[in-house]
Amino acid sequence: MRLRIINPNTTASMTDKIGAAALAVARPGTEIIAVNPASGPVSIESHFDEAIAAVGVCDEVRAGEATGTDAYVIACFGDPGLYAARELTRAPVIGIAEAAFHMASLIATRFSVVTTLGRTGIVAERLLHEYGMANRCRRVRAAEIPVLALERNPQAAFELIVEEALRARREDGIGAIVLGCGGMADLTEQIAQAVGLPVIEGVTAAVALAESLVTLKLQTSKHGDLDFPPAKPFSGDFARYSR
Ligand code: 5HY
Repeated sequence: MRLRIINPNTTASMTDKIGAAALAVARPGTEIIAVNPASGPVSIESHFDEAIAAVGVCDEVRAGEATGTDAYVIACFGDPGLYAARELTRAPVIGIAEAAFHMASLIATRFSVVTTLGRTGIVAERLLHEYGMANRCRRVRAAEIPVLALERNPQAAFELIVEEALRARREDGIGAIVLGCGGMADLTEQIAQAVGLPVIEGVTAAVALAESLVTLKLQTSKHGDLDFPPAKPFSGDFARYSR
């Protein structure tokens, strides 16, 4: 099977890291195509960044449909463009936040999330409610690091994430930690060792779920809201979407 892993920001080094993490857990025979849009924000740290990144996600799904893809992963913890992407394909589309929440809920009664910036925490909280997982998450915490600190100063970023995860272990009455950024994909084992709790990371969780859905021949339903978008003319910069 062929999985297209979409890093919705445009930082190629983060896309490479996400691709390597996906490949490390993929089954033999699973082809991993890790991509990022040509246009968009270098990191996603606001609602505006997410809105623009969602268009890039849709463009990468359209590209994947042209080359043949069995499932898609949206490798940003805001799951930007998830429902729009599901409309564009029959293949399963998995957001890393949704995947991580579900995997965490299978191994712990309660978990906490450790994300990058406090201001993006509210996005994770909104998704927890949207996915019906709010009662399983004790707190969405932030290491207060910009997303690209994970690229530019990984050791310092790692230490701040561990500090916050240890606080969660002490204070939140939880059994597991969910990492709240695709750019943390390479830190899972180190953080689990440092914190002494199971740590769930979204990219690897999403790859495992995507492979299971493809094996079960389960596809995105085209009955109802996730049916293909109605054909219509688009104008200006978006004329390429006209059908
Ligand atoms: C992510 N931003 O996973 C989110 C993390 C965040 O560029 N990749 C990003 O802080 O919301």
